[in-house]
Amino acid sequence: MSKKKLVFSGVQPTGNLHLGNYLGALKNFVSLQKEMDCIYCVVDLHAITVFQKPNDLRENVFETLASFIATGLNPDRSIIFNQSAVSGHAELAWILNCTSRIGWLNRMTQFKDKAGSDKEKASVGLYIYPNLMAADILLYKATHVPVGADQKQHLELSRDIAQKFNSDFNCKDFFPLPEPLISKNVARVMSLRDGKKKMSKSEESDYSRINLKDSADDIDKKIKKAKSDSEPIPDNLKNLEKKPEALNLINIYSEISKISLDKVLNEMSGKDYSFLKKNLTELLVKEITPVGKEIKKLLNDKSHLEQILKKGKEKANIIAEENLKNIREKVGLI
Ligand code: AQP
Repeated sequence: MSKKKLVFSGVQPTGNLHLGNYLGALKNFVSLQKEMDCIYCVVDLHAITVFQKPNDLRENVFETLASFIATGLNPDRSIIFNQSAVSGHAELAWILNCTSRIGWLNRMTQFKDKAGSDKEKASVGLYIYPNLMAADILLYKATHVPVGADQKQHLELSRDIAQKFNSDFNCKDFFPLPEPLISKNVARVMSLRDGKKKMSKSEESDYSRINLKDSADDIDKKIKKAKSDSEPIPDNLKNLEKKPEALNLINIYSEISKISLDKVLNEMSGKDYSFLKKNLTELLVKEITPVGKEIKKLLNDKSHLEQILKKGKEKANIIAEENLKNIREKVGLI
């Protein structure tokens, strides 16, 4: 087995990227590209597991790509492309559909959340989404996958699928078992309106999230309106944990300021949340608005973005085809 470390991760082009994607995934993507070979993918085939208007989907692929680049991903260092451009993802997903077990998929909590109460009406794609995610990772024999905590279960499934494939086809270590890389404090950035739900692109209220393209004014309004607590900031984590919305704001503050949670509580205990919100707004405006400006600038030059996707697709396809050749052989496909 090749011992070389290789990172793979993807983001769905389902709308504006938000602070959860930024802190939970993108920032990690950027720091990893300094240490390892990385492949970052705009996962459009995942997006269509829930109906997308074709024009919106096309726009969102560019939007997601622009967010990658604006955050600091470098297409000369990392392979950056859109998933549907490399057909090996779909081919391997089919093979892995035959390795994965129905009982394993039945345990996936994201399907239960996304399908809602009427599961019969959910697409088959949404149900087998984790098998496609396994294919995305294993197609490149990636060893490390930076994700938010919401994807941990899917990643564990990818490991189970890899292990079963290696055992079924008697090829120990053929697929490496991919390791999740999950940021600690911000593994799950929560909605600004409900501290028990994760911040999400598809949440109806725009006040539930900070978008990367929000203006300073938007950020100010959203943080002012964010749910917190009527009591002053406590001096210990145990008390803070009882108030999920307040904990979320302090977690975000701690992550962006790079001051530990304990130290933030030490400095702010006894103060009102309006004090925290003012400081948090300043930090967010400084961190997020330059990214938003860069996204808008990049979106004005679509041909440049198309070039990045084309170059990325060519590089990804070389690795994918080489690995697929061996996979087909293992399975017995001629
Ligand atoms: N709230 C979050 N906190 C931390 N990490 C998050 N991620 C998403 N939301 C949070 C991480 O961002 C990466 C890309 O996610 P995605 O867009 O592909 O899919 P998602 O997790 O389904 O994100 P959304 O915003 O909730 O999209 P919709 O609403 O379209 O389903 C992943 O690594 C994810 O963990």
